[in-house]
Amino acid sequence: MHPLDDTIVAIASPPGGAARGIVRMSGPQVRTCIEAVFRMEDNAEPPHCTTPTVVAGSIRLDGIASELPCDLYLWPNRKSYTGGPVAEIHTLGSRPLLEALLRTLCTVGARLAEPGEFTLRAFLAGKVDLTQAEAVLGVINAADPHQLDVALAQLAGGLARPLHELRESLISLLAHLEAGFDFAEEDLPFITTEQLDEQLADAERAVAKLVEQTASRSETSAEIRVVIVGLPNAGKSSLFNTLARDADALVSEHPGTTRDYLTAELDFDGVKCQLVDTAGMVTKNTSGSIEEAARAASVQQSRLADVQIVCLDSTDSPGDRPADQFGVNGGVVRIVVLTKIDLPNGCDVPGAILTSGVTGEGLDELRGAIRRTVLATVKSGAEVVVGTAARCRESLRMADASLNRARQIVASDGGEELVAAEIRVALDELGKVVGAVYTDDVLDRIFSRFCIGK
Ligand SMILES: Nc1nc2c(ncn2[C@@H]2O[C@H](COP(=O)(O)OP(=O)(O)OP(=O)(O)O)[C@@H](O)[C@H]2O)c(=O)[nH]1
Ligand SMILES: [Mg+2]
Repeated sequence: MHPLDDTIVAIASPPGGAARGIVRMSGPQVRTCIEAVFRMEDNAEPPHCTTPTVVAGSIRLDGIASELPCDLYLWPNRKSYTGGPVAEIHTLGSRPLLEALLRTLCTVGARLAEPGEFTLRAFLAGKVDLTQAEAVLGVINAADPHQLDVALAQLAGGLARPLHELRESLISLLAHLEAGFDFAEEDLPFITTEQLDEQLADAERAVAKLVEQTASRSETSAEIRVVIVGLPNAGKSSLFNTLARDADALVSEHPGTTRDYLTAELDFDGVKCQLVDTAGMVTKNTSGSIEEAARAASVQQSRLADVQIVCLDSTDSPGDRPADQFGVNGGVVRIVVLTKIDLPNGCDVPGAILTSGVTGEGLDELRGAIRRTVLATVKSGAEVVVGTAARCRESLRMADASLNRARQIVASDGGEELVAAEIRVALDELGKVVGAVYTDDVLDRIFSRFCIGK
């Protein structure tokens, strides 16, 4: 665990040349450090302010002859990001200059910050809870506008607020139960069985809602899987290679070329997804053969798909293009593509995107359709950032199980002490989610994923 009583400093602006660069510091020595490098325009000392202040001035750095103009932002007390004194020096965005400033500040009492240490301090000072700290990470790493919306909503308390309310109501319920234990011989219940059951049921519903909010598609990634399916030789691998640009799936005129599945990461202007090429789905009975294994793998991939690109060969006769046979997946969204339209072909398929790998026709339309579909699919996914979702799932499940057991105990008149014990377990688990209950290794795991300066 990092100490809290020293002063940390880091470059807070991203690497690379920019008009403005920011060095941020936090800790008790902020003022001393600032006084060592900063002068106001009239050569006066930095102001002794009691509220957040911004002043113009200049900095003098070791080994650099001229003074550099800068703005100093000062948060002198608890009303800051970290909950302690914070200063930011906004100056020219030159990396060597910012590094010189960092070195100078380290010689006058600051030390280099670890990744995420500013946000860790904010958490330890009670400024943000763990879900909000992770939302900061979500905002930094957001890959598209929807992920940004989700992270900002979480940062604003979208998860913290309902969790806080739920914990408050369980704490007050526990207090009522415990008050009843102290006055057990008076035979006057502080809370009736009906009220107890009702409040536990309310809590259960609140946990179910939180579980729904954190339901994300996978433990490690909320990435959308776009799977290309179709009959052998339909042009799937050709499409895969074109969409993934530098992919090199085997393409040949022999049906059954692709035997396993291949994946590639796609990024359409910040909208990311995973593209999967599968083996052609043979319809005849191929039991025990390699075709059967390939077919099984394709069926499995198409079931895992969030979006299917159903690839139909425009030179096949209409009866050979069964668009509905490629795996059953209730929630899947389909984009139907008719390939090889540069060749003389039969009839059209209503709603299909017409493409040719030879002339390039229809490929931009297809990219646009994938992008829109992925964006729409992401929207129905998790409502919290992926890191939080993965971390919270187990705790919410345990809290739910405890509340459920508590209700069963109430129903079977099993004793209020046991109900109270289950509520305590639920409270502990919910406490882990917000960080009211935490261990150092949990904090290390969360904050080490941050960048330095945040
Ligand atoms: N003229 C033309 N030929 C194409 C087009 N797309 C694919 N082909 C040809 O069709 C044949 C099959 O293409 P693939 O991309 O290997 O088809 P596939 O669906 O991956 O085939 P399997 O992996 O065997 O299921 C190859 O000879 C390609 O060159 C196209 O748009 N126009
Ligand atoms: Mg193929």
